Amino acid sequence: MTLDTILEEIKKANKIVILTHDGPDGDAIGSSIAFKLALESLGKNPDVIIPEYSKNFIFLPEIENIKTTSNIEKYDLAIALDCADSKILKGYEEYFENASKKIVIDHHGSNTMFGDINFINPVAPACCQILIGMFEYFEIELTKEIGECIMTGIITDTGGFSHNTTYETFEFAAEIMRLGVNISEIFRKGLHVKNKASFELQKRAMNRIEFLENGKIAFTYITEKDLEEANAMQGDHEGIVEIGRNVENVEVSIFIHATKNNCYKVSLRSQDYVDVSNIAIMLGGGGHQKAAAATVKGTIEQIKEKVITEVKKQL
Ligand SMILES: [Mn+2]
Repeated sequence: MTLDTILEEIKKANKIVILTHDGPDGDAIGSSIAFKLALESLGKNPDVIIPEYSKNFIFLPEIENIKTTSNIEKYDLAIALDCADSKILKGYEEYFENASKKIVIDHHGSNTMFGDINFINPVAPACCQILIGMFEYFEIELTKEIGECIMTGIITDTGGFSHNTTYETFEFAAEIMRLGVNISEIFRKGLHVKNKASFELQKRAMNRIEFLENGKIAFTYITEKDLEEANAMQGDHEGIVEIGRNVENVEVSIFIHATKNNCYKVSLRSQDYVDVSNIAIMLGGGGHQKAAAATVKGTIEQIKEKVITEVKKQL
């Protein structure tokens, strides 16, 4: 069984690195730290390498031990969490590619199976939810700290239990609550509290939101200049795409934001019947039925037209 093989590889490895996607969200950071803590209980000392992340998650345990780089060139084992594709390991894919063994653990249906061992559960609403079952199988004790990380991933990826949630999600939440984890506090810090940069970006995006196709499409964007002026970090745009979706009658919310290297990231959310993962795949990205994204080159105007044309076909 895949899980047995994963445990075997972990036990064999001395130098382990844990990696996640560019612009890491609560699930990416939460699952990475949870995995680090779990491996520590097995006597391992893995590195978590995340170059840049939003200050919104500084409340997580052990976040200060995340590295931004490493002088180890070749790890025995690299584990990519919450990554559908090796392309989104941007800037640190060499740690993954150079490792002797590569494991991918993810919950995106569009996963390209880029590891030697791939453990993908597209039904799980968060990578963190996959980890709970995995740790139980490995007989790793779920501590309060691990529980905090996992709950952060689940709460952020489900938008506070509002989408993709399964009955198991609530069972796990109950289990984690019994460990003494304060779920209300994670809800507040992980989902509601915004840093100033985040708030500024949200304000700008809301000011320029447009409703098209009889209000079925919501569109907004953030430029590079906005990011600079707001002093934003990676991930500070989190949640903006949800604003459009939460407006009455909107079926698809489109949010474009500038990233490094003159690219734009297109985030898509749907309310009901549109499968936005198809649109994202067409743009070279991927994701889930109701939440997907792609990185695209061009100007905001060009990308806007391209995306809206695709969305219209599905309305
Ligand atoms: Mn995720």
